[in-house]
Amino acid sequence: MTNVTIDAKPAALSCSLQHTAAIIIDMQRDFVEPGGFGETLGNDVSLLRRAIAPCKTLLDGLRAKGMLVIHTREGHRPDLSDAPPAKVSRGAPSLRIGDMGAMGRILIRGEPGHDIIPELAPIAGEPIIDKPGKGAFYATDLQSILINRQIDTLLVCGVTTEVCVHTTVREANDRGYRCVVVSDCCASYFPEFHEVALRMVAAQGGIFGWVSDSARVLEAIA
Ligand code: C5J
Repeated sequence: MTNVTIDAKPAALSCSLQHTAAIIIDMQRDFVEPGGFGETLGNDVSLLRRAIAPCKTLLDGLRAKGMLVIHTREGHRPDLSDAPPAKVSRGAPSLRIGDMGAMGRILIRGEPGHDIIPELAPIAGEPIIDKPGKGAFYATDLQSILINRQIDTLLVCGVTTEVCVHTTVREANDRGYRCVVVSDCCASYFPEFHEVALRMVAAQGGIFGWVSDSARVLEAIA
């Protein structure tokens, strides 16, 4: 058992590398690249790119240590049978979920836009969780995978900080997992939401978890 201590807010966190996994939330072309779901909602998708390089560096470090890395993708079945009408009809996007866009049908499994961006492509053996919701536990087998791999601590990265990252952290926290949000490996279309979302996690003694950054995590596991 290799125990390490991660410098984090609101306090340092000790964890075992064997029981810690990274979860990379929704680093998909649909969110990060032009012509996808994120852009149909009126967002400047370039704002998410700042998380890519830190995520890649962190992944390289975790993989070198043999740590578990899990990826998630938000999306729906081609027949939309798992897409709540309240989600599909919400707002006034330029294209709705299921419509044909520049990277195939918006937020639909199997379409090019649903893929994880090439820079952060999963490698052999890394589980990919396809999720219909914002949280990675809802309607997925994530918890079974974590139980079977005896994971108790999650290093949470991805986009967007205040939506799918936050929802997943809240879900994980309620299930007893210790979550470290890796701040520079997350991003939002709204930088101010990113900052506040991180503060919300670590406030009140760490009400949902801990906040650290990729340099501190890599230093801890080195
Ligand atoms: C959103 C996500 N923002 N991955 N999804 O709809 O955060």
